[in-house]
Amino acid sequence: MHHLLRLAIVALAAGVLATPAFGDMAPDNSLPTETPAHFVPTDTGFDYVRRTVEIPMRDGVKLHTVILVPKGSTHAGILLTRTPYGADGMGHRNDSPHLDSTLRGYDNPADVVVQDGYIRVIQDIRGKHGSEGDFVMNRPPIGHGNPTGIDESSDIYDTIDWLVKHVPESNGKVGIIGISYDGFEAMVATIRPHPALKVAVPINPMIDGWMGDDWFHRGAFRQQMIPYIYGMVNSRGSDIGWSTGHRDDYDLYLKGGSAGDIGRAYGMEALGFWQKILAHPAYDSFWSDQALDKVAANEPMTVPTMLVHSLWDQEDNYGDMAVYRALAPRDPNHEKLWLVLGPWRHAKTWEKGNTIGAIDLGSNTATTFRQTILRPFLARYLKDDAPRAGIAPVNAFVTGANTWRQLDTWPSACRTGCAPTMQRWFVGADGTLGTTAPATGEDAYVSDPAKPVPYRVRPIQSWSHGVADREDSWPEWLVDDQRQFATRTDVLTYVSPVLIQPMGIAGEPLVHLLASTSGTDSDWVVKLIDVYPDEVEAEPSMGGYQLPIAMEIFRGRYREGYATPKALVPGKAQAYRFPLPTVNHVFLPGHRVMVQVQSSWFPLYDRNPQTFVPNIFNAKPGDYKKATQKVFRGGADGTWLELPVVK
Ligand code: PG9
Repeated sequence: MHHLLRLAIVALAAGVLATPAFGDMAPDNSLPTETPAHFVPTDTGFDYVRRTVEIPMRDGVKLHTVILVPKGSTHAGILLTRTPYGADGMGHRNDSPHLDSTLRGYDNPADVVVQDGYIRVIQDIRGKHGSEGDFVMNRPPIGHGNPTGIDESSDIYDTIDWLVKHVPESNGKVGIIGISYDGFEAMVATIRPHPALKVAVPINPMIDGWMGDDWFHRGAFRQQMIPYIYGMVNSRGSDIGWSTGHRDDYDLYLKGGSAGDIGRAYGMEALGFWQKILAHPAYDSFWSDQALDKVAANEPMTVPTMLVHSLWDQEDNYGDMAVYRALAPRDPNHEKLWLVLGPWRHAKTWEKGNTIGAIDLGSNTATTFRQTILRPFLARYLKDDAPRAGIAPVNAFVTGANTWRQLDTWPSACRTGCAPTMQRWFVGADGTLGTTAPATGEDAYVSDPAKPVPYRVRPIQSWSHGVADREDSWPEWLVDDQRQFATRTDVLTYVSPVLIQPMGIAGEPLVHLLASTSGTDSDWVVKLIDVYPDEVEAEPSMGGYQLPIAMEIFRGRYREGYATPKALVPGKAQAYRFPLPTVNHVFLPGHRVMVQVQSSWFPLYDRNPQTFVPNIFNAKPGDYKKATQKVFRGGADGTWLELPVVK
């Protein structure tokens, strides 16, 4: 073959090779990519359109926002949630073209959104995940420890202003809904609200982090929140997990020393919010100034608001009831404030709600809430021409009786005129409990910080919203059977005779504890418990179950004031008065009323060294000392629980 022809053939072959089709060799001898430069998915079969926008705030910071619009929407209401937990994750499931399936999961009332054709908007709050700006935990409202012109309220105002101008399918009406931190956002939205904000539904909202929500309860630090703070604050995407090599948090925190020691061991000192926790162990203005019940009490009530409380809320069982107490007296005609009490743990409202732990609730309580309370309530304010909802001011589930009550006010047991009467239940000799004032006497136990009372049966796992994926049954620990602890020598147990008649309680039980310690500081944990009959024919496994109805801890150093910690006088009997969380319960015939008293609740709460130190976060190993605790019975000033009894 002629030489030139051969060269031509080789050149042609090389040329052909130089423009490879899929699968052929590329010029640099690699295989060509199979991924296009830009792939645009079709929305074949989709019943909604997903948009993501970066909404500019008044200071220029852009907030990442997911907008899910049902196809064919016109004049649709907008239902907004703002979250630190990742909007993309809450509003985007790759496995379904249907909005209902896409929304099922964290913090979405999927059925209600789809049934009533709402435009679902989910936004990353400032400083988290896809949003720009700086993250500040529960950013305080302007003027309440926040001297800047920016807070969550202003971000919500700017977001709503943008939405009603840039979402053509909207009818200009916006509602905000959310659970916990997202519930905090829903509540803070009602402060200096945008005129297009027509309704707010804070569910299990974080309202006062020190008094009784996520960070402290009456001064005792919830040290199992350390991983949550670690995960939330260490990075914009919360993508650095908490790893300690301990399956049992009881071991981790006992070996770790004080909560401050644990923080130092795991690098928490680099986190700004942790520094604030360490600097503010008492209820100083840092906490009280930003408590949303106090802030809202001084703001006009302009946005119809439905507070949703969970009676077994293991995370935020204080704040929504504090808001209700602050605002209800200003709404005598029930035009701005509604309250729901459900038999739920924290963040249960989007599920069926027919059980909690071992407890059968008799019906799909959460579905009932969404369909008969939440849905008509939202529709009244978000849908054009929707009828007046006729929702009772208070919808309260009665645990024990497993029934809903519609009320005008709270606490009460009927529409009008069934307010509770406070009845004293006295602790007595030999572990008795009753309404007759007992003879004087005392019971003693040794509280040993080296062997604190576990708040659950061990191993006790940590949790932190997915950052630590070992979350087990944490959500339902408030209904754990308490008989595990009743016979410990460092737990005092008092129990009533078997009830012949049902006894209803509605409101906040009040603890009146007369106690002494041989130390100079002490924690007091008081539990109100419903003891099931020894045999429950219909549910054999419930025989003798000790169901917690309300439990709380009180750090003794705050006995004279939450802002002013003071050492206790060793051996001196002193009275402690504090409320237990809200109850709405019936003790059925055959059941008994029980009270347990102890001085640690570990590792959920940090140990009290039982030696007064200026700041327990800095307690040294030598500060932790055994103490002999005494509870005094009888007399004019003994120990009792005041129960809010209703007929
Ligand atoms: N209870 C969680 C939380 C809220 C606010 C601050 C810290 C924690 C939550 O479920 O979001």
